[in-house]
Parts: sequence; structure tokens; C-alpha cells
Amino acid sequence: MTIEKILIANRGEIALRILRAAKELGIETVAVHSTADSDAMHVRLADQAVCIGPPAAADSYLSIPAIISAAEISGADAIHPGYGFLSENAHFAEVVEAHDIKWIGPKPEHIKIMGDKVAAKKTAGDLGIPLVPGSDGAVSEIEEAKRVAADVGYPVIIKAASGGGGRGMKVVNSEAELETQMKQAGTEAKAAFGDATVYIEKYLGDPRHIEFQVFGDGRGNAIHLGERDCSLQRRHQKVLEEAPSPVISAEQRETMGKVCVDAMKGMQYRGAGTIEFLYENGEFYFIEMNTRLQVEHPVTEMITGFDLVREQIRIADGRDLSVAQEDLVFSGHAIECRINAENPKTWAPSPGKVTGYHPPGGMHVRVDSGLYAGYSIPPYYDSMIAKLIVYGRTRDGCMMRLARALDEFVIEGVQTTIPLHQKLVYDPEFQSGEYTIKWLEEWLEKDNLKD
Ligand code: MV4
Repeated sequence: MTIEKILIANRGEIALRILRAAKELGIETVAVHSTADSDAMHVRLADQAVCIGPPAAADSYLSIPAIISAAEISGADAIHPGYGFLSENAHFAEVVEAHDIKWIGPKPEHIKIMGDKVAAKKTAGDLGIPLVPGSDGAVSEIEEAKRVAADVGYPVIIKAASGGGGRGMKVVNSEAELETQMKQAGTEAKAAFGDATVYIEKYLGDPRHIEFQVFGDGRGNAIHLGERDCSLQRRHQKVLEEAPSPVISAEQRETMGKVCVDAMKGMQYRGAGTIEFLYENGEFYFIEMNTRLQVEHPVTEMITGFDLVREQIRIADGRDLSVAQEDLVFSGHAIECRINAENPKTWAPSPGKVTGYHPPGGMHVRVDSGLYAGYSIPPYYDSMIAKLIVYGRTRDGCMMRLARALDEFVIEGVQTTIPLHQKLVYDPEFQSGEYTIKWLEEWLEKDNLKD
């Protein structure tokens, strides 16, 4: 290892996750934090900590000058961005590299391409990944929009090129609605992202969201680590993720995995990535690629035994991939529950002091969290306060263990989404594995927590 000291440009559970991987590699760690996070666990566990600004993320965790200064002052020779914040900011990646600091992430050019959803689709298609049928690039003229929509058939969906994560999408059911919706989508995209560019896709009515974890060395070698099923979402926020998907066969995994690996080899992708698909009637369609470590990465780690953060650090240090595809074995089942400090009925954030904390333990139970008794959850950031990840040899065994672990989990002083997960894990439809992206919101509508 030539990396000796990593600055972690993040907070919360992911800062701890990175810090742990670094420690296990014998690498020193630098935490950065806002004034609201002085008492945070990542600050306590790091070898060094630098305060980078006031509570507002724009002035601290998103401040490139503050973070670069912290790296220079502390002598960090690498930066890991975690997820969110600056993790998919290609400009930040370039600035880091321009300061001779190793960027623990993909090549800036690839972050840029995948951030532009039109360029991402073109790149993925050219590399042989199956796409959702739709426009060949951006659409600006209504006549072209009509042609594309008639071609793929209604309903269609209009998406913002600079969007992603579900923001700025419009479903259009007939040609009569197309023109108004096109204008509306463009106006909203301009207001939200500063870019009015939109594109059109066939609207898939009831797909699953399945994503493949990939890794490249930046020199044309790549592997995949199987898929995660992230269909259980509410308002584009994932609630529970599992690996493997309950509906993907070993043959399909191999076929799709090869498609992903060949594409990553073709672009000489570096580091960790996630290729997102919609899956319907046995077919996969590319929608987006994420050029970061994802919140739900632990379910992949549980079924492969492969440390994704350790690999990210090794790759950033110029080493070869530590495993060959043939050496990877997918075994058993893992489920992750995102535990948020929220009112489980209204979803209103519930920050405040954690008066009591008892995480579950036992075999195959992992809790990634920066919580401790006496900690005050600040109101300025994401409400996710813990991830409970459970492994079992079978999906049924995994769900039984999850129910047990949720029952053990005590978080006092703030409201959490633990009760929601307790209901979910006992639901027969969830247990059947036969759910799609619409299922959770419909299930929540049925007043599941209000009795
Ligand atoms: C779609 C779609 C149906 N058809 N694209 C939402 C987030 C963004 N990454 C893509 N999204 C969707 N794109 C086509 N052509 C439905 C969604 C979608 C969705 C996707 C994954 C998980 C949850 C979702 C909830 C609503 C809509």
C-alpha cells in the first residue's frame, strides 16, 4: 500500500464503514465534520478530525475548498467520498487528483458520463447493455417526441437528462397529453437541475428494480458481484434491499453479469459501480449507472464475503482486482433494513437525543450505524441512522433472523422505522418475494401501521 492516510469526506454510518476498512488495511484515517457533528462517532473513531464548517452541508460536507484544505493540513494522501454529498461530483474528483491526492472512486470522465442520463444510456447501449426502448438521445422537438412515442407505444415516460433517482419524470398515456407534458418536463428540469434536456422511454408498468454490483481496475479488467433487488421503495427512497433477487435464476445472473462485466471491461471502468435495471417479464433494461459505493452494498458483502470498501481502496492504490470472477461464490441470502429517525406513520423526521440504544447481535447480524446512547441526532442531514443487515443460508431463514434481530433492536428517545420493518417482514406478500416497485407504496396505503 502506498496510501497511508485516508480522508473520509462523509459522516454517519458510511464514514464508519470506510474507517473500519482503512484500519484493517493499516491505513490512518482523517474524519471531517461540521460543527453539528463534533460528537459524532466517526469523529471519535478516526485518528484525526478536522472541523470543516457550519451545519449546513453546502458549507461543510459539500465544500470542496474546505475538504481539500483539511486533506492538505492533515497530510491525507487519499480521499474516500462515501455516498451522497460529493461522491458523484466529477469536478471534485478532478480537483482531488489535481492536488496529487488519490481519489477512491471511478475515473472523473466516467462519473461525468453517468451523471448525464442521455450520455449514460448511449454509452451503455454502445457497450452492449440492453436499454429500455425509447428516444435515441435527447428530444427537443414535439414532432420527434410524437414519432418516438408512437414507435415504442404509449404509455411513455419523459425523463430529465440531468435528473436521476426519479426526480423530474412524467408518465404520458396518449399523444393528446404529450406536448403539455414535454413542456412541463423541460421547464421543471430547467428549474431543478439547470438543464432542460429530456429524453423519452417506453413506460414499464410494473417492473422490479434490480441492480448489479460491478468492479473494475481501470485497465480493462472487471468483475461483477451479483445483483441486489431494490424494488421496495417509497417516494424513490429505498426501504429494504435484498440479495440475491428472489426472482433471478443462476442462469439469468450469469447472463446479465457477463453483459455488465463486458461493458465495464470495454470502458476500462475503475472502482465500484452499480448498473441499474428495470426487470419485467424476464427481461432486463438498463436505466442508469451509479458511480459510487451504495448504501445497500452490505447485502452483496454478506452473500459474497467480499469487502467492497477494502477493494475500492486497493484499486485506488493501483493494485489488481483481488479476485477473479471464477473465484466468486454467491451463497445464501441477505436483507438490509434502512432504519430512519422518522415517525413511521407520517414519515416526518424525528431528530433528537437517543436516550437508550441496544443493537441486536448474534450470528449473521450486522448493524452499520454511528448511534450510541446519549448521542443527539442532528436535524440537518439524512434521517437514516442505522442499517440492519442479516444473513441466512436461505431467504426464509434470513427473514426469521431478521424478525428476531428487529425485535432485539432498541432505540429510545426518537421515533424510528423499526416498527414498519417488523410489519413488513411478517407480510405474506413480502415473504413470497413476489413484489414490484409499486407494491410497497400500495401496502403502506392500506394503513398497515395505523392499527
Ligand atoms: C422508469 C419506470 C418505468 N418505466 N422508467 C424511478 C427512478 C429512476 N431511477 C427510474 N425510475 C423509473 N423509471 C421506465 N421506462 C419507473 C421508474 C420508477 C421506479 C424505478 C425503480 C424503483 C422505484 C420506482 C418507483 C417509481 C418509478
